[in-house]
Amino acid sequence: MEDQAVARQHTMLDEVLGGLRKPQKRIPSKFFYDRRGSRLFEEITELEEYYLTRTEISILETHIDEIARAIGSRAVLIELGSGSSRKTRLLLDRLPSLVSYHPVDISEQYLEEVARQLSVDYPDLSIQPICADYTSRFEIPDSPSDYREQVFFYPGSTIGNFRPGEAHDFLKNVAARADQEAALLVGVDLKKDRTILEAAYNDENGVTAEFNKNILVRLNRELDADFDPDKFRHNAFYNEEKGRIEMHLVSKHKQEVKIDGERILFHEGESIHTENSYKYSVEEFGDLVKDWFSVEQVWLDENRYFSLQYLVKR
Ligand code: AVI
Repeated sequence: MEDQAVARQHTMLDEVLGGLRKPQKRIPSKFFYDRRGSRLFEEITELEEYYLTRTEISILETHIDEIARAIGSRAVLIELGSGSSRKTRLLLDRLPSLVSYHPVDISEQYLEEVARQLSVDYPDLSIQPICADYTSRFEIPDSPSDYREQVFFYPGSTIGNFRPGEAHDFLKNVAARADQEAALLVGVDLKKDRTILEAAYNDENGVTAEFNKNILVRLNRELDADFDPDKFRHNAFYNEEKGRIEMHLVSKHKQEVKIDGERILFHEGESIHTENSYKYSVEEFGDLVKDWFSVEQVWLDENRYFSLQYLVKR
């Protein structure tokens, strides 16, 4: 294994063991996204119960003219955690004067594949992928001198997977990395009836449960752990006080698991907290961003389930 891969594995082991030694055991949700986890997440986005993706796409489609106007001409578009860049295509179709598009993603192979396909479909656009963890530092290549503004694109309500304090720091970093004049187009899932929220994370076909348990399969493979995923059950619920969906894996029995030689004990009913997905009101989100950005425009769907917001750097 290359040095870098070994170093990454060590950090993952440290982070996972650190989390599992806590009184409320936890595993960082970023570890969901191995190859199978990413595929399962794509499947989630197609589920009837998971309204987020299709609602965000419908907002983009309905308001594309206004969104394109807000972005304006000769922008540099930088997508944070670009994945398949599926939603971006809607923007690219409407932004013929875009100076360049920079998808930022940690998965190098996928990033290259997507960028290759995009350059076939948008032959006149300069596409410069950036392979990086967008939550840490990354460099944006110099743009030609004739660009007007940087626009960051962060769809999917992925910002909801940060705790509010972390989201605040993340926004601070984006603002610090951005030019003096820059904007952020961000997708934010909104507070709503608990039944709708809980159904979105407890689909009937059990895809979200598989996605949740897949994190254990990954630890078995990559960290020499011996979890039996069948001995855990998926639990997702809305914590109204904290304004977030919490996902947990609950131990069905008293059991012991080994990770890299270390024993971790579970009582019956004890859980590992695997993810938070914060839901905001439009006002709460405005409050969260206000140190770094001002909210210029907010687009909603007719049910007011989801929002796409255009923030301008202060
Ligand atoms: C990626 N992120 C916005 C998803 C969410 O809704 O928080 C991840 C997810 N977890 C369970 N289902 C989807």
